[in-house]
Amino acid sequence: MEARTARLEDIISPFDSKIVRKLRDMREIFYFKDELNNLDQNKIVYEVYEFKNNDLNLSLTLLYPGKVGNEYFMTKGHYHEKEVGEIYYCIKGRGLLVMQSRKGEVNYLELEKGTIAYVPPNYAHRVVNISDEVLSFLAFYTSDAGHDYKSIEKEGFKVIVIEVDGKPEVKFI
Ligand code: PAN
Ligand code: ZN
Repeated sequence: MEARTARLEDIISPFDSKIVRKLRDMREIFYFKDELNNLDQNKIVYEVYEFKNNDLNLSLTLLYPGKVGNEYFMTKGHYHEKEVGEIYYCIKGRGLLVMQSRKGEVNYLELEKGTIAYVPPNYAHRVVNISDEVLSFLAFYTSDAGHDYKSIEKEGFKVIVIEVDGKPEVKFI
């Protein structure tokens, strides 16, 4: 087993994998489809850098500011395949961490610089950027957690986070 370090400056260095999600990758995710079609599909919504180790992974997400219609940019959201939770740590920006249990219970927490948040097992989780700067956060999770995007895509999150009169609102749909 290898013991090693990485540093967090603008991004994790070194990182083992990088994911870039553009608007074109999130067509099923955003609520306002017509508005989505009118935007540049190559616009980057977020980037994820992972530092992967034997049993524990760390990721850095840079979630850019933006909106589709009046819905804020957000991550896709997923359940873990295994019954494991996760810790989030917000480095900068302002966001909402939206969680939804398999029974459909919705919960959300505010993220700002320094917030540490726990995501329990069996809760789908997604982060929404409610500011006009980059929201960056770390996630700590077991390497075998697995990401199940399909289930929550099928069920759908019961809420959207939209801007109303310049302020974020969580609306049941
Ligand atoms: C995070 C997320 C990351 C991107 O590392 O994977 O913020 O969000 P999506 O995976 O929903 O696209 C995490 O929760 N890992 O388990
Ligand atoms: Zn996760």
